[in-house]
Amino acid sequence: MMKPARLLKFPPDFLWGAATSAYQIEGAWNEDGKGASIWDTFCRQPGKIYRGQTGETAVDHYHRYKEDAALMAELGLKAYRFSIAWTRVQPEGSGRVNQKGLDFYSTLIDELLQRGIQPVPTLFHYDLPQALQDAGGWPQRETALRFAEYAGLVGRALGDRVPYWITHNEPFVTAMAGYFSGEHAPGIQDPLQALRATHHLLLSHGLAVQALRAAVPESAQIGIALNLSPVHPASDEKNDQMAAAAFDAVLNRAFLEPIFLGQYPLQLVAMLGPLFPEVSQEDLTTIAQPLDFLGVNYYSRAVVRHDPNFPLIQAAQVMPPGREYSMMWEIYPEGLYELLTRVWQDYRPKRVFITENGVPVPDDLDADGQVRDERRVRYLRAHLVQTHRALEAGVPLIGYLVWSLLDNFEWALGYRMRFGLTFVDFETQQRTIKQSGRWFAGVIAQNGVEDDA
Ligand code: IFM
Repeated sequence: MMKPARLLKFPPDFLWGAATSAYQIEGAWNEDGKGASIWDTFCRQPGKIYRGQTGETAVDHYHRYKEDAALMAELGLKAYRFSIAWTRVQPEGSGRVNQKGLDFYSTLIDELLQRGIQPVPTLFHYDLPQALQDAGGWPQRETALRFAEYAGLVGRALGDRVPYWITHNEPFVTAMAGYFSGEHAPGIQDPLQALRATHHLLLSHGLAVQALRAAVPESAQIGIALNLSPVHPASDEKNDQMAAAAFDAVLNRAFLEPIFLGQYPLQLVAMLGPLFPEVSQEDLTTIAQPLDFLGVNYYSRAVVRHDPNFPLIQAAQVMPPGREYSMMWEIYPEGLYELLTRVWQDYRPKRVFITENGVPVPDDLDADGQVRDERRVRYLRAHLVQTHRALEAGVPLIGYLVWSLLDNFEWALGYRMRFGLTFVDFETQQRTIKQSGRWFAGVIAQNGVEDDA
């Protein structure tokens, strides 16, 4: 006989929601005074993006935000994470403020609040003003100062209605994909610039926390969203174990340690040698501002082997055989529990917010107009079971946001990767809630997930 599924209940005020980012959904790339960002520039360069696609129209959220807020309400979301396009607010990334840009986000926030949805804005999600990149971008210290100015002005304009703020989304990706591998805008391949960018992103986070604290009510909660993964060696060989430790230092500890311990990992400094930027104690103190929560973006683990050809860290990621994969990564739900408990044990963040979790699936509309994304339901369920385990182990989790509310522009991979709880027909912009969206609405309604293990 089949065991009846157990309902795993979550805390009463748990923030169930979904996440998006400006360039991935808004479109309206040059409307109402918006300036150009590095993504506007990068997408126009041949060969950079799948089939030459761009976010110029994306899923037209800029014009359809009301319809999208209604979708969120239909799903029963308690929180919605979006990002603010710096270039809508400051078209040149400094100085002049574009009131229409601020008005867009202000109206969106009102629309959410009217529907009982908590706005969770992120100040930076990859779309640096092109004018700041022309002046050197994140490798330049000046960019961190400009970011603090922008954070303060956004905080003053919107702070009366925003309960949760996120400074940066995934600074690792901004620095490494933008300045090391060059897969993301601005498409630079230079380890030195990538390391300088890393430090200035962290510094800008600390400065932005200070600027926000000065601008917004004390009740506002401020955090950062980091992409983190447990790192496992590909074998028991000593070399592979050392490679995994090196990879962990770059991916996880390079961000967690300055933010929570006020220092860079010694292993990282030693490994990178003269490439590692000069860092003052004052900068480290600025970076380590007390935070109200740590945002965790989790998709998969990293399995790593020794690779002497990989510069500096001599480690490379591998895809272990015999495992289940999505269109992008290994499916490894247990890694979420491992990560959350590790972060809690090692860094003691006040609270932890799962700010992204999701999976790309090759969804399509069936003849009857439904999208049957059972694989996404399975993925989300398995990760929620692990989230619940972490809660039971004492991790102070406050919420869980699915990436993403809508199918959208997946950076260099264009529109091929669908992550949404809602299907978007990219021709007509018609939205259809997928099976996973309906399922997630049920999870929210019962404030719990069925453990069908
Ligand atoms: O789409 C991205 C998002 O912009 C940042 N986190 C990972 C998502 C999926 O790759």
